[in-house]
Amino acid sequence: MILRIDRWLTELPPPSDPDPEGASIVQELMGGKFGEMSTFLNYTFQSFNFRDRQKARPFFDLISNIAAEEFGHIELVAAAINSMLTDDASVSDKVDPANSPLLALAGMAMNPHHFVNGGRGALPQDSRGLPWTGDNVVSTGDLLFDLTHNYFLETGARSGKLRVYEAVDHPAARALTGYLLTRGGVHQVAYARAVENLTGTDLTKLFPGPRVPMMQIKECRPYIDNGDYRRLYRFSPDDYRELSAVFNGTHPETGEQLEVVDEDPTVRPLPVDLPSQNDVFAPGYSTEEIREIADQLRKKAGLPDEPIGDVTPVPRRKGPKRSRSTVSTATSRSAGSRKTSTARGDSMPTAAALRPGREATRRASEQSDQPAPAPTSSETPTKAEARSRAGASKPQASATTRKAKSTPKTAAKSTPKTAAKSSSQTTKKTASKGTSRTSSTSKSSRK
Ligand code: MN3
Repeated sequence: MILRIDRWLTELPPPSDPDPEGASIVQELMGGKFGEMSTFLNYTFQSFNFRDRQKARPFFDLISNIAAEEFGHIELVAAAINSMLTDDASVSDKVDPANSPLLALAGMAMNPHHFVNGGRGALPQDSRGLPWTGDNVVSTGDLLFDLTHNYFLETGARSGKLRVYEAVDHPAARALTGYLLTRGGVHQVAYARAVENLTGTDLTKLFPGPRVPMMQIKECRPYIDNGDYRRLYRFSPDDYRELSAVFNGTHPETGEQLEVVDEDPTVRPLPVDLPSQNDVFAPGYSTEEIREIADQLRKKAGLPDEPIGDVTPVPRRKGPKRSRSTVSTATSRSAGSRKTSTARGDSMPTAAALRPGREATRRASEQSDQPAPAPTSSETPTKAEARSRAGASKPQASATTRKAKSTPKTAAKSTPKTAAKSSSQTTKKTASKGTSRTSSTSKSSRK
């Protein structure tokens, strides 16, 4: 079974500018043949079907444990997609369906299911909008066959992530792919080492494969710097203890020691609280009514007035709603906007430059909208503040102690760096709008 912890494996930037086209592409990392649903469910079924596990314990533990990590990857892909589908303009209190509030999306959205069925949310589909299928699972019962397949699967997954990185420049997609590229690399090494330990065939001689230029990808660097690229985390309070019998030796690319780390999930980042989206009545046509009912239920159950669960609150930005005319003006201006993404000086070429629709929409919203104020430290409650408002079920001190005790160099260290990366990227984008956002402001607001 799986115990669920309400934490993210890494920090992702909060919702900023919506990017429905990019979100459709990121869906490949969710429900594509080589997506996270595939890695999660391949390893899950292989672990369910494993025979004679006591005799092959290190291999069983490896597959089962990586399966558990993959659940967290699905969660992150969904989080990035949801972030990219969230629009501040639709947080407004009153939405009149007769005004066709979703009409403006017609030219932007590649996958109408995101809005019509998903309520601006991630779906178990690939980038074509086709549902993930169980045909993507290979669980043959033959350990060597399955391990070799898993190595191939992780290779395809990393290839897909790199292409999505190249095609989508939204900060949430970039932060996501930077993290997943790193973790996929660890799983690739793990399965290669498992095959090597079982047969003597050294698949690590194929590394790096695919030839992902990780050092050129700034969103990967924090995880390289903190050693995440050579660590396998153990996702269980007491089980899967034989990982180190397979995941050992040196990393094929850097020669550094591979390491198994006993994970303390409570040091991971809190999930971002997605704001309501009234144009798709999510979570409901009357959000306040739901809140009142929840408050009454909480009172009746003898719970504190404030919710007990912890979240990273999202600053609510103010700004005029993007109108339909904004979008159509944008489309007519598309030809002139093609240089936008290269002009920003991104290190990787982006296919966004070849897709005039979204760039143009973004450009037009830059021209006609009031610049959306950047989150500042005054309007962004810190996690500590949120926790104290939430009733502080878990004291901050104990979390810190656990972090110091069990995971000396875990993701907790990496997250501020990631945040800084994504913030500075956002800064670059908004600089042209003439806002006064600075990297340090953004950074301090995230701490
Ligand atoms: Mn994965």
